[in-house]
Amino acid sequence: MAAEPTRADKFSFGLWTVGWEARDPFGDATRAPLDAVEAVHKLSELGAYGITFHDDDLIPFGSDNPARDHHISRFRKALDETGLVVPMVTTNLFTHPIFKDGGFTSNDRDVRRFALRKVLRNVDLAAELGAKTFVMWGGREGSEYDVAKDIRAALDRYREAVNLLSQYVLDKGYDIRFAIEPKPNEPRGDILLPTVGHALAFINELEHPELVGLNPETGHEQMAGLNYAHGIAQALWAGKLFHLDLNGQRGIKYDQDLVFGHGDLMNSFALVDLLEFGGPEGAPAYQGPRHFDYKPSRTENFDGVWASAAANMRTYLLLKERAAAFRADPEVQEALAASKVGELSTPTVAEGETYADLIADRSAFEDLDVAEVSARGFGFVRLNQLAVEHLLGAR
Ligand code: GLT
Ligand code: MN
Ligand code: MN
Repeated sequence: MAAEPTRADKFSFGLWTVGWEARDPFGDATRAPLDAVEAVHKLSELGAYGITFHDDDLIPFGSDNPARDHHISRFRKALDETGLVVPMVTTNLFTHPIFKDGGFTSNDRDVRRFALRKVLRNVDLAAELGAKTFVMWGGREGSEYDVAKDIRAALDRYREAVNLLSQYVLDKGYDIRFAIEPKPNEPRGDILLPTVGHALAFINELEHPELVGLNPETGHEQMAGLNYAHGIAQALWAGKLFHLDLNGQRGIKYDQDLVFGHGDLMNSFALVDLLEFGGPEGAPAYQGPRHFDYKPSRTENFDGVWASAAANMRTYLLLKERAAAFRADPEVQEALAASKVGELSTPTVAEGETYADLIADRSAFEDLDVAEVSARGFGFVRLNQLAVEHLLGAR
């Protein structure tokens, strides 16, 4: 049985997750609002170490300064009482009607200037609370109508916004990095920076690319039909996995935000194996928060909310346990070797070998027994079946 979650597991939750009132485009809220202070206490009892929020989750949009200070101070008190930390803060540039055509990339310049001011203020709050990551999910940065948005100009404005924010953080001396969260669609018909790959390419065009990375969400990549574990691996490879949003999604449909593991369980297994054991010599490949961005289903009451929060952490720990058993199994090690999984880490040309040397090597081409090499099997199915059996607890 997997251990109970502890602070060392670095599990964190968005205030908007457990606090979701379960209002959807077709139906009213099925739950009452959740007080931020109660969320902090409950998550702490369940074994989480961190809580994250959008400015508007904590401080209702339009609050005056005394009200704002009041909301922040009671939240801080709850943090002090429980020891919960705020590893990440994010911004809401999508709920208020002013952002109906986006924040940083609205066609209306007044909206863009307002959005920047809102975010600058929220970056100050993030720094004040000790957050190291500032997530930007541009859910409204996009369009429904191709003729209504100049995409190249929109990307110019997006870059201008991120450059300005980066300069602000540098000038203020804040220990904060930005993490862009891709999503292909919903609420906009098409969202800018729709996948991990698009966002990585965008980051390369920035003035301070070192300050900007990714916050990939399981379901968002899967909504685009992509492999989340692959996306995470490429983000790690690029040194850009600054944060991540774990949840569950069942195929290409609306954003389900299910409990982690309640979507593609095999891919979740591969993901946890990568995060926990994919570093050098089996060390963790990622050190940051294991952040859950899920929505407790609309069918649940508050008992269901807390049960589902616990389920995210328990599933993660069970998968970690299963991945460890998979790796330790001698038959798996033998199958990995037979599949040449490790051989891919050997460079294709030897150290110091040039293309001329390669051309001169007859054994690589002219003398290669192409029929013999082609006839070799990789044994990937056997290896995957071993993974399935470990996942099912059958080994
Ligand atoms: C919103 C979205 C999430 C993002 C949040 C961060 S907001 O709930 O659905 O995927 O991570 O802004
Ligand atoms: Mn998310
Ligand atoms: Mn989502």
